Amino acid sequence: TRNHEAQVFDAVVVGAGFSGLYMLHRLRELGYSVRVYEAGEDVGGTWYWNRYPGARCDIESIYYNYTFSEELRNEWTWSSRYAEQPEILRYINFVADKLDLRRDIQFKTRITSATFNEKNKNWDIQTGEGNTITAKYFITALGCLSASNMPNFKGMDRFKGELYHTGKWPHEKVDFTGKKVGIIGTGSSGIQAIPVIAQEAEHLTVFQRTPQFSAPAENHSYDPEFLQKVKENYHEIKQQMIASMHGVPSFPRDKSALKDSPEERQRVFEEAWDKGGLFTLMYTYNDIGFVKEANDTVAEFVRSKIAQTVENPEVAEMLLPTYYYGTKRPIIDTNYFQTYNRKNVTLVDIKSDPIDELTSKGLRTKESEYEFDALVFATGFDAITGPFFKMDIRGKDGISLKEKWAEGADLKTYLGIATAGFPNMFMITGPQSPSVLSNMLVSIEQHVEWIADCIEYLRENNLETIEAIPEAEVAWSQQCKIIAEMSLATKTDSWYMGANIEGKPRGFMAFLGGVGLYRQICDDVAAKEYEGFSVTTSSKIVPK
Ligand code: NA7
Repeated sequence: TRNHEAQVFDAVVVGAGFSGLYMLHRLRELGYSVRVYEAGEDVGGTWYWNRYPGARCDIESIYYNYTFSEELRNEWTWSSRYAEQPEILRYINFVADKLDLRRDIQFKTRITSATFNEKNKNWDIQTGEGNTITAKYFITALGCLSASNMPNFKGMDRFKGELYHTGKWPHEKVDFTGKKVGIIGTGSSGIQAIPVIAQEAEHLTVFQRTPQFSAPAENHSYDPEFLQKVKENYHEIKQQMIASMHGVPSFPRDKSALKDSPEERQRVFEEAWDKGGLFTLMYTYNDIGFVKEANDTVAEFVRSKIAQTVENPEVAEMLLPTYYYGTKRPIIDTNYFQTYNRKNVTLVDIKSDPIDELTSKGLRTKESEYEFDALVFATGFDAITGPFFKMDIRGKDGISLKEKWAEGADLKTYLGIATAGFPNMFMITGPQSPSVLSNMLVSIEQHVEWIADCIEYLRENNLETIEAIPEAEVAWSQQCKIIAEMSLATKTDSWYMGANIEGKPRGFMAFLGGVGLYRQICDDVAAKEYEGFSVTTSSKIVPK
């Protein structure tokens, strides 16, 4: 009885990025009817929207792809160590075509609400056009960084020039040639965009609130022999990735930074600096993320590199970060600090001279006025929970997810996959999972496979609903909090802490114990017949 015409599905998945696509494939292979809803016009998620100049992934290409299919792996070849956005989007399209995914995806459709219907134990899901769909399982594949953060400066609608947000970049090429451009924000997106825009624009003014640690990406094209070796050893590499901290096949060195002499430390840091890579500096010693004095050593090293690179000492001083290294997501760049040596680039510190308002021609800070042809907001995202709040999700007794999570009380999930009061709802890379700290692809595959296995378990045992037990989610949330508080991560204002959004409750929103440990915990829960969840038995025969 479940068919497309009646708009009744076994599962509705929201989002057609890496996670939604694999969820669709996995469930469809198992014989379920699935419909994916996607606001964009095509597949890609993050890589569909983030088309700003210089956009690339900060995880090495050979690890940032699906691993579940040998065929996909063998038919795709990455050009370089850090692929650019168009190449990643081409890869996603290649997968969508290869697995014939588009026939079960409805594009240009936003899900506005999802309500658990207690009578028939289904989810009633509403689209922006007012259509209602019914599904047994409601699965969110929203991404963690998909709700863009647009600051609410006075006069936002006054500016007459071109206005962009890095996370919602137009599909047509934006040409900055001969233009005066302003960019607000120096996170990963800003740091990737700034060197590229600076080459094109007549003048670029960077508005920086917090100076950042960034290390050279050392991007390069892949050598075919190296790629061949990777293909041959993929099984081993994958085993290392899934057992690791962050989903890449490397591990922190088992030594304290304080046990080496300053000279030896310098040598170790220099070597890591030359290698490039997102976690390379972080992994030089095992206590950088936890011990202030250890962290100071690497922070000082990066500061010295910035000071050596930037020629104007006043500008260099403004660029020196003061927070704990690695407590915001590490950044890797191509010629970021060098860009400040260009004559056409100006840096403005908006911590000391804050932006007051936008004007018709540009913006005004407390002390100065600036005129631009184009303004770029590289101001990031309402991370992790933000995408959920764009929908009205209601569980049992009409309880709203937004109210459950957003209004002061601690965020509560079980394993970052489920939340009490919302039966048969699964979150791929949800809050309190390690995903945002990791290579997303490793986390996505693990979640999708775990969720599919759980749905299979329900079918095999003729179960109607599964729901996290409140005590289990309290324990999980506590565990997340305790681990986070052991690290330095909670001591910095970051989007992991919800600190970049005004009025957002503060608290570390991810599991910091690493993807390897997390996988073991999730597998253990499944092996114990979904310990921490409650189930109800179905009176109906569940259709295959
Ligand atoms: P991020 O990392 O959140 O960076 C946003 C930047 O914008 C950061 O420098 C912020 O300063 C700045 N910002 C945010 N709001 C404002 C306002 N209101 N005024 C001035 N400056 C502001 O986002 P990205 O898109 O760069 O990167 C997100 C993730 O994508 C990244 O971590 C990778 O995982 C991939 P702040 O530091 O908050 O003071």
